[in-house]
Amino acid sequence: MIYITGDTHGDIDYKKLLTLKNKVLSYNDYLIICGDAGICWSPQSFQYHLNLYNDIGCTIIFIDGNHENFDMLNQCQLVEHLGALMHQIDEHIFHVLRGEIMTIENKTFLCVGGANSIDKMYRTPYVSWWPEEEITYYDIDNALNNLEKVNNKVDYVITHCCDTKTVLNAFGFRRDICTDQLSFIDKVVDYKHWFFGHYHYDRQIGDKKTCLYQEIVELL
Ligand SMILES: [Mn+2]
Repeated sequence: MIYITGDTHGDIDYKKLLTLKNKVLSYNDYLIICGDAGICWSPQSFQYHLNLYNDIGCTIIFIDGNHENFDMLNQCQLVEHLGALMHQIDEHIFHVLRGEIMTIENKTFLCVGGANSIDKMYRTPYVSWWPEEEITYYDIDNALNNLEKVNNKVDYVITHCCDTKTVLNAFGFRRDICTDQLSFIDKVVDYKHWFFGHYHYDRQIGDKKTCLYQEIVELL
């Protein structure tokens, strides 16, 4: 099975995942976290987080949000897994790089992490905020190159923030460089559904986009 959820922030929003433990899970089951997994946040809490997330009993794949320790992520081994470049965080825990397309159970997922922190002026660089949170042109280029190989068609899109049109119309929040960067998706990508996190709401937007927070979606 494939499950998708929103931000988990280490142990802060972990409790929702306990419902998965009651289902029969194996490492052939996948939980996709749409950013802010927070597993790699500080070296002090890392092992504690690994124990928590390993305890769920399935393979965990997350994209990066804006609350991740990018120094820790970037120290992890780069591997090719499920057809995509990922950091291997632990035996069954992976971080997908931006613009990569992974394939699970014959379903394809375009993954683009990253988002802007609205409170970054109150945060300490390289302790509680990393400039790498911002989506770059390199990330979009990587996405476009990988999309070309699949004729711009994927089953699902997984991002942390969403595109500018959605952030303005569905939430009334401010646009920023990251939402602008994601605006190429609706122009060029043929997808069935787009899941994202970041805004801490569970909200359906039209019939093709879902913002996830506490909800866990089971892909059928
Ligand atoms: Mn968050």
